[in-house]
Amino acid sequence: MKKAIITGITGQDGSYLAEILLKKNYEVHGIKRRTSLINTKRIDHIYQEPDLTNRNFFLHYGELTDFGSILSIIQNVQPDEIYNLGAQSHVAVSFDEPEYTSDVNALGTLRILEAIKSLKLIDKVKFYQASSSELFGGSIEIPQNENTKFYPKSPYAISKLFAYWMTINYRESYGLFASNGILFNHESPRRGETFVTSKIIKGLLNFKKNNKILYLGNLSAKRDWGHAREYMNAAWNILQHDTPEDFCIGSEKQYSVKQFVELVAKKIGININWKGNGLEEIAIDSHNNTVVAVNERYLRPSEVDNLIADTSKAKKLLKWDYDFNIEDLIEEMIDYELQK
Ligand code: NAP
Ligand code: F7E
Repeated sequence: MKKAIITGITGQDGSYLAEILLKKNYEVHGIKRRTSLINTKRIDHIYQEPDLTNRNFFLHYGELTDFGSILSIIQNVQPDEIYNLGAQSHVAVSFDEPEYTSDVNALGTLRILEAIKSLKLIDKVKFYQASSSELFGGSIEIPQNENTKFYPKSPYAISKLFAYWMTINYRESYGLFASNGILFNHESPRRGETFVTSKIIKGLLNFKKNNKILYLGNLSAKRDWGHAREYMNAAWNILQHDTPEDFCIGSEKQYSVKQFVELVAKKIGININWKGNGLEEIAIDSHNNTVVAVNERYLRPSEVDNLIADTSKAKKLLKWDYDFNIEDLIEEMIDYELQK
């Protein structure tokens, strides 16, 4: 039975990846940081009591900022695969907390790599790094692939750039099987509520119920949005490939934030029309009520305007095939909210 460690097990991606690995008969070890309230909602359905016989799912307290905890978990588990999904993953927050973001995302990755090396597990462990399309940031090349020049535009993206290169450096310097999955935005019913897709869905449902205005930032940013569950299958595939390599994973389709609002509004039966420009832009319904307005506090000091994946390499080498459409993703997210 293969053993895997997942950092960020309590996050959106960690929870999907854990399900996938358990189905593949792995022994799964998740690293979870201490929180004052229990935050295991996304993994409660796969949790196993400590006294269960034949357990194959374990949680360990650990912190990406704490080398000792990372080292001792890796030493005790002796994993075959490590998926580094843990991160301060919010781009806007990274402008408020650049040092902490760098400590977790950049040095956190280095701590895992260094632990693998110090424990002499280079020949045993395969390492997956959760890299991001944010690396492309201000790139003028459209669509973006593995050869596109990076232009990170936030402390988050810069921290992920360090982690990206450190992963490659341990591969080239020490022969570690270490790969980057450069994933474009991926969403699901488990997406954190402050990311724009989840915020729009919750916000428009709230408008429908309570007539409350949804405040957003930049409406014209374009993203390539896919489904997190599908992308975690790709993460597993990346580590099963014959050689350690870096892959772009996305849907190859692009929508603006404004278009996403329109798709969600249509699905939940709000008829909207846009009026005004810039900070004055609003969406109104057929009774002239304001549904969406722009609030400056959600604008970022520096924005990423245009991301869309070219996944030719993954299609060829990993047989990556993504055929989930955005309407189905939105429907799944709305259904989940309504069931709650
Ligand atoms: P997420 O929902 O924000 O989950 C992040 C996870 O990291 C959570 O489990 C969080 O724990 C954990 N974490 C945060 N700080 C930590 C620390 N100091 N020590 C240990 N664990 C820590 O993010 P996600 O959407 O699942 O994304 C997974 C990974 O993929 C992240 O590295 C993200 O940067 C990257 N990524 C995401 C996307 C996307 O569109 N989702 C695209 C490209 C790359 P708590 O639950 O305690 O907060
Ligand atoms: O923003 C705009 C915002 O926060 C998407 C992370 O998973 O994907 C994610 O980063 C766009 C941006 O995701 C609001 O300015 C407008 O242009 O949902 P988001 P992100 O910044 O693209 C990448 C690939 C990652 O790696 C990250 O970990 O939407 N936007 N109005 C807004 N965004 C938010 N959050 N809130 C708004 O009110």
